[in-house]
Amino acid sequence: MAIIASNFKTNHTRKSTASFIKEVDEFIVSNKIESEVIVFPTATSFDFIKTQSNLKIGAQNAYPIENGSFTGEIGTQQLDEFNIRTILIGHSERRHILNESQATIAKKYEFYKALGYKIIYCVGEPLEVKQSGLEKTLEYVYSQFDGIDINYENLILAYEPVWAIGTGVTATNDDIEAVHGAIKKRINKPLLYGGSVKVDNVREICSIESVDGALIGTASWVADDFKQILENTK
Ligand code: G2H
Repeated sequence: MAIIASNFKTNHTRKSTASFIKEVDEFIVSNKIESEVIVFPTATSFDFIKTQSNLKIGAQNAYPIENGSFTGEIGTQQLDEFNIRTILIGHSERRHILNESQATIAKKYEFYKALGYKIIYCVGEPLEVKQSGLEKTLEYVYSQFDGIDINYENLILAYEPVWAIGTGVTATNDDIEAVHGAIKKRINKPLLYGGSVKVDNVREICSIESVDGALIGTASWVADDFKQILENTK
């Protein structure tokens, strides 16, 4: 059974999120989709979402706090209002654009782990590291597990090479197999691939033995496309 996640990033309004979720939710029921489906909308849309299928809603980010003085952030007090129990941690855009350090990420991880949240934890190397070879790539990726309890029962991993994110350049099957295979040998957890996954390559990527599903950004933002992705990975 595949795990298929859609990351809206900073896209969609509350209205368009609600209609996306409604459409996908109905599709999951009527087409008997058994994959684990998770959507990460913007936090402003949480109160507009109702689901009847197994579709789960997750938070793209939250601060490791219940509440307090952390301007611009949300904490568990806000997540609890919508029964959000799933969170994305370590996404490349938070690491590289929002400058989250490994220490910050590990703190966030520990906090949400202690509360039992399902954590989708992302790792992945930038282009210059990839160009220096597999050994360096793995060294870099493993360093992104510093301070992370890899034995946490509610953990899903996502390998997202930075150079493939939002670029339209998908990693080759060989690239994916090499990194996924190595991670899987060390960490026995579901492992998603992310980085320019599209409607027409998702089936092939998900059929690689060490790939347990996909974390999809750009290609998942139109409901019809996401439904097709779910159909292709059924
Ligand atoms: C990677 C991925 C979703 P995209 O960020 O997490 O985005 O599919 O647009 O490369």
